[in-house]
Amino acid sequence: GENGYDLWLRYKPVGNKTLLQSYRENITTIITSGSSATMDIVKNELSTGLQGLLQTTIDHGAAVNRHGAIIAGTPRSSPLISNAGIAIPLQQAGEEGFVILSKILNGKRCILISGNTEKGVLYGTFHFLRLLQTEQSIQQLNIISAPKIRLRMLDHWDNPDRTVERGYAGFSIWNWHTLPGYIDQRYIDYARANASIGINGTVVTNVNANAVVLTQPYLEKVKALADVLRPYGIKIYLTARFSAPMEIGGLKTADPLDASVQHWWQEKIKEIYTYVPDFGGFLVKANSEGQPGPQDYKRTHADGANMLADAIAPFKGIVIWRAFVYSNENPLDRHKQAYDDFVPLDGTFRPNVLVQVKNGAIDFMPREPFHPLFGAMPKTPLMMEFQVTQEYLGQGTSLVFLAPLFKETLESDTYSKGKGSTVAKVIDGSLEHHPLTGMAGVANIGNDINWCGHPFAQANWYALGRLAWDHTISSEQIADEWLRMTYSNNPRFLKAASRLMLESRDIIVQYSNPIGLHHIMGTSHHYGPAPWVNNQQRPEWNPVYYHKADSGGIGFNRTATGSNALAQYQPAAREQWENMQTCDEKYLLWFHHVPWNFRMKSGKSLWEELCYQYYTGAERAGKMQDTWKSLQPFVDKQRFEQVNMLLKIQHTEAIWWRNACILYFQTFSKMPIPASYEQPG
Ligand code: GCW
Repeated sequence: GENGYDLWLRYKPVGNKTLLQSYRENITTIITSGSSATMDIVKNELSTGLQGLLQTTIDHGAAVNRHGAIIAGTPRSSPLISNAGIAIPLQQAGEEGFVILSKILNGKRCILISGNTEKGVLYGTFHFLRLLQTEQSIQQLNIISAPKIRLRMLDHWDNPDRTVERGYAGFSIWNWHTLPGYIDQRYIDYARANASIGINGTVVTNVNANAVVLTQPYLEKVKALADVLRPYGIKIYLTARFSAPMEIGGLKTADPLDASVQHWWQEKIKEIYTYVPDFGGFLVKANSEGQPGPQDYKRTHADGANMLADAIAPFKGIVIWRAFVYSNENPLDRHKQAYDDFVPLDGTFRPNVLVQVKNGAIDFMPREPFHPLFGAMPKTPLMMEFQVTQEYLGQGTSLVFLAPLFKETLESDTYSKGKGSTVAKVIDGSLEHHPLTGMAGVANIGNDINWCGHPFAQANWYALGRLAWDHTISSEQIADEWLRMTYSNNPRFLKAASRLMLESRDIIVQYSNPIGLHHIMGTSHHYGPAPWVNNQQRPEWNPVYYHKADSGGIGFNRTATGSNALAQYQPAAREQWENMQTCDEKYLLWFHHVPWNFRMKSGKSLWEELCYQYYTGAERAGKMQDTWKSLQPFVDKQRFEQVNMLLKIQHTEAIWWRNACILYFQTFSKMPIPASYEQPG
């Protein structure tokens, strides 16, 4: 049956007969060159992919003697390629990119898949197969593609005991118990899926995990994983708990300026590289949510990051230092702390340090304005941290396609160097000419049979990879590609299913966090609504801290008369939000405390608009079920039923959000729910 394990790499027979015919004419032989683990993967992928798609065995050959040779290799290993006159396109492909070109060689029609490295060839191979999977023409191919971002990563929040923090797809796929002796086929399939979307790095441990992974028995396991990932072009990274020198090294301190601490890290790093010679580096969460860090010793984040960076630099490793910091010593507005802590450090980080910033200043909310750090640290490469796992977005039970959320942040204008200084340009390095660039997604992968729990959650993993490669790809294209490969190329299916995906993020914003509301979810587990909670040990963990509803109105005043978080944005960015009358309504309650009878652009009062949003959102969530039901003829039974059941749960949740929030906020507004809406039942 169809259980989703194959992800978007199903390679089902091409349904369109005319296209199938033309593919078969244009693909008759596979010619690969070079013998390496990566080229073996290329060869196998082409064989299995083409066999599945074209329903015929494609021969492997060495010479071009008929039409339809697919020639894959680097110019170094393949004379056919080095003599094909493609030096200029190859130059544009850079170190990791690829070219796919139609060429006449020996008087025969051929398709060249090439790159300057075998990794590039591998990426090109997956791209070529994707053309067939999505039923594109392969006549006159002239594709040159290079990634816009250098580090394209997944961050696993996987603990050594295999629980996954904010993971909703079972337990961790890393089975530390049976490593290094046992290599689960999943590791290989994981690597393959990532390579197919250009992901080239993975942090296999949680940022909250302890230091055990840095001990020798674990490093042997890490080595085994690294060996699996390497031929797929993926480097392994680990989280480094800042207090590791004390916990596993027996030192009395972890002070980054202490010589014994520095020495401990130097030795530890040397040891790691004996196991994993191409180890990528460390990801660090420090002085955040109770984690240890340099501030425990009155040192700065830069002191901490630079100490590790110096120790790892001889091995060409990098340090990714997270900017997700907030503490209760800063009770006024959590929104401001990362900026306050990090902006003064701009220019003081070593060249092999990236600062990794969440897309928004609070925490992966269904909708957030872009983080004010973007554009505010021109001398430091900032890496994007998106969340692929749906912590605040319905977790494992909701269909929410995240590409529109990612794109919304990437396309936001920071105005840091005038109009057009988008977040995308900050993180792809083009704005400030940083060579080191990165985008990470907190993974939604677990050991569920379909990897991600919700069948549609796979699309978010896919979207992260595609956007890290090229952030200009539209959400529409990503949804379309993914649906074609994962379900069907049928136009009727695609039309409705892509709309379902593209509207889904808007819908969850409407029924959970409309008009800029945020952080009003159930505390600790973050599932479902709980705007009333006010009993957490730390003020900034309480939903009431964020919505601030009272008899006068609702929302967080972040203007100059409030926390003034707005001052952290450039004037031109600030302008779109500063004035309550003109503020983009998506963010109205994010930045303003607004009276209940405030006139919205729709003509409704704020209270009516709030009701309207919650009711419309819940209603639209209900309609998602109808849409899916209409697609039954195009979907296999198992996946149809799964999504069907999940959409039903999602609708129930939407109603739960609506009723809980409206009835709670009504205790402040004291206004009636407009009669045109059904009463909460
Ligand atoms: O999103 C929040 C989560 C925590 C997480 C933290 C972080 C890994 O609720 O579970 O911890 O942020 O990003 O560090």
